[in-house]
Amino acid sequence: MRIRSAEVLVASPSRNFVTLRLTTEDGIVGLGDATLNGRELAVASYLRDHVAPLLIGRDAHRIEDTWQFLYRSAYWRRGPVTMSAIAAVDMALWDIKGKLTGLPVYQLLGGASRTGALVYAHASGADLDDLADSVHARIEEGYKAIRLQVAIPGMGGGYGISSGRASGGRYTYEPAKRAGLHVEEGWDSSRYLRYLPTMFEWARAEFGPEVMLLHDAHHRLTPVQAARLAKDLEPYDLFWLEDITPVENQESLRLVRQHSTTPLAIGEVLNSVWDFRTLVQEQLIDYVRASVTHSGGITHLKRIFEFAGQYQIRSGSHGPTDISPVGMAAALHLDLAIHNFGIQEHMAHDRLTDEVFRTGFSWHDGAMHPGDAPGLGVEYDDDAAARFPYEPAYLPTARLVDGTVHDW
Ligand code: CS2
Ligand code: MG
Repeated sequence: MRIRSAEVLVASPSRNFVTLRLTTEDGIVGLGDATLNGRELAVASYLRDHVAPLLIGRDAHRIEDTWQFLYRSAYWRRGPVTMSAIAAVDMALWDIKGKLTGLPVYQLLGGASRTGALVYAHASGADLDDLADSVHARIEEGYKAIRLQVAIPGMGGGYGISSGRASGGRYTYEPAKRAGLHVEEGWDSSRYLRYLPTMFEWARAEFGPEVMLLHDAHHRLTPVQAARLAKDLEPYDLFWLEDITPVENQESLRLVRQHSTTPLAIGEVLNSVWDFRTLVQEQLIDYVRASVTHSGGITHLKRIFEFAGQYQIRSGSHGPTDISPVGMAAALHLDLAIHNFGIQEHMAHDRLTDEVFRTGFSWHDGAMHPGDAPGLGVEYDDDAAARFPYEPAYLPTARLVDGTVHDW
């Protein structure tokens, strides 16, 4: 079953997506997500200029061999651009294999280990009242786990909060901004450290003990600040605290572990099993945040999760809107199949995105299922995509009060 064509599709239905479409000689189509937020065209070029010519004529059945070929023959290893490009090819090949065998991808991965993947949603607010509205909306939608972000009083800017109502009619948080290429936001760690425990104390009083609560610190704290926050949040029983320090310095998590039992999640900016060695072998985290789109696809993310599973660390796949519905489907198939599943992030895509990508996702009791269509179960509408050409968009920059660039 030879690959006949490899097309790179770039569209911007509310936000940019890069999609790889492989077609076999028999006309079987496979889709893969290659979206790298703010650097989309780098992956599009990597695929179009360097990978597509190598794929034509290859046997679409050989998923592992193709993965190893793309990874090792490039000589240059790892990194988000390379690993997102390989991820797209990998997802598309699993999609094709599912269609060829008539099975949903999770069946090919060993079958379902659970009835659905527990997902968490985002709630955010400019203040606590606003946040309460957002949390109630998520609870009404059926979510059992919710990530809370709130604007920090006196800090200026809106780190982690939604800036308006998207085309789907709901408030969504979308960090990448189209207008003005570099949006800057203020950041003050002291105010944040003082306010966040207050916010969680309020949240537990307001929403009770059952709802699973999460929070993302986006790499902004020093090790000692991180340890203090994790300790201060202990009484509020978080499901996890995410990206509490910059991930480049993995040893800094040792200090946090010495002071707190708040569960930690890290890894959305990492992209290979080798990047997780210290975090996993020293059991410095509780959840792996890698995404199927940026970590070499289903084949490689499965490897990362299985490595973590040897150390009682569970999965927590990254799933913001910059993971396309194709990437989300791939993540859900893997979530169903692996043993050490923890939770799946689900930041719902808006109506325009849904016009381009058609999915068969279903919901039950706070959990999602990718559906039982053969392959990944996502279709791409070229006519709808043609209405949404690429638009440059960048993530914001955070600056400290004195103007110093900080981690975003
Ligand atoms: C965030 C992301 O979902 C998350 O946990 O950290 O929204 C992140 O900001 C974006 O994926 C960046 O592209
Ligand atoms: Mg995050």
